[in-house]
Amino acid sequence: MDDPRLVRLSKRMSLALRHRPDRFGLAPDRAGWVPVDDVLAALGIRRADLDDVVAGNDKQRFAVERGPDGVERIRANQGHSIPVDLGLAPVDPPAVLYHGTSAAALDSIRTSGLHRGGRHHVHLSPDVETAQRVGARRAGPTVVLTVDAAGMARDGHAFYHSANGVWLTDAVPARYLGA
Ligand code: HQG
Repeated sequence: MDDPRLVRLSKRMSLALRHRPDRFGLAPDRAGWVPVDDVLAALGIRRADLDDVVAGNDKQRFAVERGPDGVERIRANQGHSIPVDLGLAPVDPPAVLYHGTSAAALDSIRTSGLHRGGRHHVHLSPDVETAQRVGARRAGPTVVLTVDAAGMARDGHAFYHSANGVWLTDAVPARYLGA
């Protein structure tokens, strides 16, 4: 999705659906869903634009579906800071997962592990390329850390897999981090 207009709209939709629905007068339900029509009205956008963002989004950030009441609804697939229950079931992770981050954060991460910050979970990538892209959002040099997900799972840490392929866990203690 290279069209700058759609990128801007995707960012506004992320803000409205993940972080500050109150700013747009929106009230997501417990699972983060909002009627599509409410989002169109709140953001002052056309349905075709919303559909373009949902379909064209490189990360499949948003899901649209018809709710049990027959009303079409939308939510972000992950990345919320507002409290939502995405209803994800714990699943076995692959043996190794990856985390791309700023080299400047490395000392702190090696000492205290990965924390979820403002989000609900630590976000982990299934491959190095994806982790590099996540890290590249940061200024300056970046690094990709490996996470011994199999070891964590064995030790009782739960993993979740979001609808758009991001691996989520509560925290990654430093001892599970590799180079
Ligand atoms: C860092 C994007 C110092 C962590 C991406 C990261 C992803 C620490 C930052 C999704 C630390 C949090 C999430 C510690 C963690 N000391 N720094 N102990 N523990 N950090 O944005 O993983 O565009 O909340 O390394 O594609 O960068 O939103 O997490 O750099 O999937 O859809 O603290 O965001 O997706 O930053 O990215 P973030 P993230 P969307």
